[in-house]
Amino acid sequence: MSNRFEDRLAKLRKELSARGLDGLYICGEPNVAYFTGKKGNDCALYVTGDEAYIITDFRYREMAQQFTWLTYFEQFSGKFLYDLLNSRPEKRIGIEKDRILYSQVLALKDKCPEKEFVPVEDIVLALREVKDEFEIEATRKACAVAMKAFDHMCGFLRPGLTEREAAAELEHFMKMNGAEDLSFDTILITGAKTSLPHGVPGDEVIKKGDFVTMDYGCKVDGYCSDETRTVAVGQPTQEMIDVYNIVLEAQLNACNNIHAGLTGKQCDSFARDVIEKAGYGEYFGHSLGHGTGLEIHESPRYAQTNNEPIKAGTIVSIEPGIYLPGKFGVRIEDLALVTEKGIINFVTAPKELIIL
Ligand SMILES: [Mn+2]
Repeated sequence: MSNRFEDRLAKLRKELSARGLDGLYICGEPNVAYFTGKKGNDCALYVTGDEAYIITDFRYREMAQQFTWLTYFEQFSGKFLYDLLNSRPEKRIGIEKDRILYSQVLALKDKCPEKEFVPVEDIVLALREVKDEFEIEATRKACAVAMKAFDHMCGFLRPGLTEREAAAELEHFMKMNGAEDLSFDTILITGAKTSLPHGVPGDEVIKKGDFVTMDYGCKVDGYCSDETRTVAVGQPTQEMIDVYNIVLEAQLNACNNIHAGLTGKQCDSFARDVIEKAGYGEYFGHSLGHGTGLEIHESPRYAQTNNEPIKAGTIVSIEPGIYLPGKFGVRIEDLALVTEKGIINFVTAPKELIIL
């Protein structure tokens, strides 16, 4: 019986032989985690046609020795990565050009002069695009924690709180309710700052009549959630309500029409067309969505630049927004599994404008 990590190693080996590579050195932390199920700090892998080593040091010995599908290689206790590579017969060894440090490339070339190091695109990231049952469930659980936190924040947000206080409450709540980590730095912004798509929470105070935008997520079993809601604290202006409802219409149109087989560009257009028709096209300056997984930004992308068909089994965010500089902004984001028939939305928190 092979476990899911052995299945992944088998898939990787097919990719390596298709590229004429004898081995792959994997140092990207989430790429290592994909083959261990644990955070991969200071761990690397070396995968060949018949072996798969985990290369780490004493601090991680006990953990790494439990990965029975990997051969443990302890660095620094008189042995180094170079010794391992030099003891092996492989000649053409792939290195992850988007992950490896330039200094390490120089060192490898210096210490292993017999080897050919081939910079390759992120092969493991590509394998990670389509999710298995475990990954789908982990993402669903992370979204459930985040939605519980949204409910909590609807009762907590009030005039007089600073953005940073509100963000701290949100993060604390998620950790106390099953989150093992944050997916990314929490965005919790208010008032005119909501026009910054990735604004950073600061000392600004929530005032009556403000929008508050919360874009945040947590990790469960290693997998990220990603959700954005914009709520009003006190009665908003008519312009705020109108813009909110345009973003909502765009978001719902995308949710209702996206399915596997459409291109990333077609998916993006479901939302963009609505916003352009309403006259706000120039204020929606980012793409509609991105894949998530072990990392917050993965493939595929819902973007005008993506002409590839979206695969079934991918998990992608759906997050249109309108940002009016100096005034306010609105974004609404769900995270959904893509199937042949449509999406399965993991974020079922209310989307109609909430006025607290
Ligand atoms: Mn997102």
